[in-house]
Amino acid sequence: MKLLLATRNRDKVREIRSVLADLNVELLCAADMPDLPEVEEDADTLEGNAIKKALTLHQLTGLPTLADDTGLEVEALGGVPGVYSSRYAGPGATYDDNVQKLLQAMRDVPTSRRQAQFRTVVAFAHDGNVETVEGVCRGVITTEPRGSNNFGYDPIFFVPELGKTMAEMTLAEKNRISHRGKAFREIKKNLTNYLSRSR
Ligand code: ITT
Repeated sequence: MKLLLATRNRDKVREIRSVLADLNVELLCAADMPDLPEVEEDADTLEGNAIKKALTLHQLTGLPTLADDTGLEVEALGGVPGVYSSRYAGPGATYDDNVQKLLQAMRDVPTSRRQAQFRTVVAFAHDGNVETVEGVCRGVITTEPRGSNNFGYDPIFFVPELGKTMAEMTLAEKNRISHRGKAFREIKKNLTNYLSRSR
């Protein structure tokens, strides 16, 4: 059985592969398939983008397809950067550009008001239909980056439960508590059902 991951972000792929490792399927990923078109993320919600990425590549390839759309929602900024997390500092922004822009936007926000959450929506498209689940991880935006593991906004996302930023966690630690880990463990139930019907 083959499953397609509709993402070009290899950092996300590493985490997803680890959660789905025991599924006994061949996981293909859009990052390794240069002939597939880039799907424009022009919806104004994470749900909309996840569904669009999964359905578009499912329709093009005929493969059961999973997509992940993730945003960092900062309370003091009214949920920003949210659905615009990858291009917060402008088109082509690097992870570090986005981190610096967020720290700057938060420079006058006191510790008591620095709550944020990562939210991942996973869409699973198969047989012309699509199913979605979501995972949330709550934390606090730090005043400076800490740690060099993982990716994106992880160096400034502190998780009180573990007393570390996500960039100070191993991949396994992050997956245990993260938005993506939770969402993919949830969608695994749908995948298991689908696989048992299709084998
Ligand atoms: P695809 O659409 O190809 O999957 P993307 O990088 O555009 O890749 P998203 O829109 O889901 O993926 O993610 C938006 C940005 O949010 C991403 O580029 C990172 O900067 C950040 N991000 C996503 N997941 C994260 C995580 O687990 N930890 C830290 N930052 C994350």
